[in-house]
Amino acid sequence: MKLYRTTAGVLVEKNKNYYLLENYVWDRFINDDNLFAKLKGIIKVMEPTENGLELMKGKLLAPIQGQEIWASGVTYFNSKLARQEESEAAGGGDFYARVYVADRPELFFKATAHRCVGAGEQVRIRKDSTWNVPEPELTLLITSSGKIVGYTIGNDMSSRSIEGENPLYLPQAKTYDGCAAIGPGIYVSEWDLPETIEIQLVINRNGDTVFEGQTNLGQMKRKLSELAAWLVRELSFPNGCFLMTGTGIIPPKEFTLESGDEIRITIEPIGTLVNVVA
Ligand code: DO4
Ligand code: MG
Repeated sequence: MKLYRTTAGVLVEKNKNYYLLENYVWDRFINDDNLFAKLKGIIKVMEPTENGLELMKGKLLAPIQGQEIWASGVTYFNSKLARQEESEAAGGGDFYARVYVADRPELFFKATAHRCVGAGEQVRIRKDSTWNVPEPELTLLITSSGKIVGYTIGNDMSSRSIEGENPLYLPQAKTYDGCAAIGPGIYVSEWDLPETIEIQLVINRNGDTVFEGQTNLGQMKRKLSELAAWLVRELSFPNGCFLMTGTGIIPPKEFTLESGDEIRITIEPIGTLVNVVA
């Protein structure tokens, strides 16, 4: 089942049928350890809505309101290599190698709804950054009790020039206006996601594909439940939270994003998140 936040209410998609739930508060609705069972129960007694596709096209919002977005780093071998390379001159390479094998993962604060956009909206690159990339990441919806109840697609927009200059600049490389995208909706399942799940990234510029890459969850060093458990150790989230789980797709060194680039991230069965760089 998939869950979308729209200006008309919460939209549930099941087997290509859409169900519109009005008068629910998003924050309370999604922060529920029994989200799957609740959705199943609600739509069982409802008739599908006729205009589901219209609502999806015209009234879709980012699936976030009062949640914080956190992010994981160096969870894929490719990411470790790329950070070591970009920070070599600054002497930061060793930190990335160590965090890759350490018990404690790298977790950092990414954004609130204010700095995040949804599907079809524009992400930003910093004006003071010369090397910018999207990071396509499976993103977890975690409840206040620390349970993973859903999955969405995240883009952890990043400045490689700023992080590469000094790893202590990480908050500036990662958090700024328009630095994150999540959506289009939340995939809610009874089962854990299998390791075969693929993450694909396509970047288009003036109608041409300038980068294409893919990975799968099996390439991730850590378990999703492990990342969630570390995040909630000493942090409370009254409305639940989102956790980006790290990137395994790194464009080559010569690549940097430009204004107008279209970023397409696909993770089936969640969907495709499309954003253009402002
Ligand atoms: O260490 C910096 C951030 C790494 C990151 O965002 C990732 O691996 O996805
Ligand atoms: Mg990342």
